[in-house]
Amino acid sequence: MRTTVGIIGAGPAGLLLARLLHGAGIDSVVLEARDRAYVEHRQRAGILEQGTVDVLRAAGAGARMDREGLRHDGIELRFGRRRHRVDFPALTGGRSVMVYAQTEVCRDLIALRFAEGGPLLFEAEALAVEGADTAAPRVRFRHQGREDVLECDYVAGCDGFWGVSRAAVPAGVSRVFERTYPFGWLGILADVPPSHDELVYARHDRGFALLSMRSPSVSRLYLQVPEGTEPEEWSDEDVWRELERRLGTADDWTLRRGPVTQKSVTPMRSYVHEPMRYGRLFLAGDAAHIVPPTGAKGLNLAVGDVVTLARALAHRKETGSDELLDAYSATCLRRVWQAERFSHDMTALLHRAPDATAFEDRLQLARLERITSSRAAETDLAEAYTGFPLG
Ligand code: RFL
Ligand code: PHB
Repeated sequence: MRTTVGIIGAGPAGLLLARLLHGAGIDSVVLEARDRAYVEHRQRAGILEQGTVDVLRAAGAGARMDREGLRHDGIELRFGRRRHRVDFPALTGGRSVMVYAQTEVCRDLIALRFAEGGPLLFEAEALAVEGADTAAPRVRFRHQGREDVLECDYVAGCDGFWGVSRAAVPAGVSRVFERTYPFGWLGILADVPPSHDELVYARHDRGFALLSMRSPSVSRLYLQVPEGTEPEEWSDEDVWRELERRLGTADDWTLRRGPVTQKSVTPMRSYVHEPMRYGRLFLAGDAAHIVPPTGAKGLNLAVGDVVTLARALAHRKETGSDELLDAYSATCLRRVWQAERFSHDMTALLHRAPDATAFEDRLQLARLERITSSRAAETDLAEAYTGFPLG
């Protein structure tokens, strides 16, 4: 099998890259290890930055998002049983975000890929990227019980944090920057209308809580839990009671309960692999970097990477110049590090470390007081949350 760009992974990064390349007249083959149902049902991100929304629309993938997505003009911060709304458009000159689940973005992009007739192979697991530093890189993969080789001009490693592409970068070239956190998020999906019309981020002495949503009738809620917690350790009743405690306010706000349809635990990590390119292999999305979910940045970073890569490949096709491909890693990393900083700061602002001292608790509250009383501090949060410019 032969193609111009071999794309490993059909998450948001790989699927959107395939769509953008199709628009630029560049052919690609997408290899995805899992089956279609798995990819379309994996519960993940929920918040799209303004820039991501614009990119999906321009790629012709925005029709259902515009019908079903929920535009949000702010978030609420809760601490000390008080509530404070951060008004995005007022602070950022009109920017907002969209609540539209990653599963829906993937479903839309998969449907488009099949409609355009482009190759997308499910249950096709890449085993290794070979010859990344040559003019003829190859992806070895297994599909329907047989091993095969995809020969390409370029390889896009869009295979997430646990993929194989990153391993093709020699140890002497790679530099890894990493932090793990001593807690994770227990997330539930519940068939009940959200108890607030915007997302609520709560800091509490017992730990962080987040109220989010998937639609006007489905709530998505998270609790900070100790690292290594198993979902089975928490009954539904325990989860609701703890959410009530951490999200509780001094006024008459109440949390609506409903049937829990899904429960899982996500570990938290910050990770950056530099450089994001080795020869003709380009890493994009979670394959190159991970952020803790507190800033809602992971999916949006993946979108930024593939927009930059698609533009560079189109430039190469039109002009023969490698200039933008050579700049790919540095261009992406500027935005990646801003998102790393913001996601780390939001995590530190709102979570309670198991060994937190009374002094650190007071500092956290002082930071929150600062954000809720200084327009400059609040604007900094609003600008970062609604998104840094692409490329
Ligand atoms: P993905 O989505 O992990 O996709 C990688 C794909 O590659 C496949 N794969 C392989 N295919 C072939 N051969 C191999 N050897 C392969 N190895 C792996 C995998 O099966 C998969 O289909 O990476 P991508 O495309 O880079 O997208 C990144 C995003 O998924 C991720 O950053 C976000 O989900 C992070 N995230 C959030 N991001 C946001 O922007 N806003 C949010 O609100 C948000 N909330 C979240 C999140 C992530 C969470 N979890 C579960 C980590 C909330 C949570 C709880
Ligand atoms: C979600 O809805 O899954 C979600 C929203 C905001 C975050 C993280 C996850 O910061």
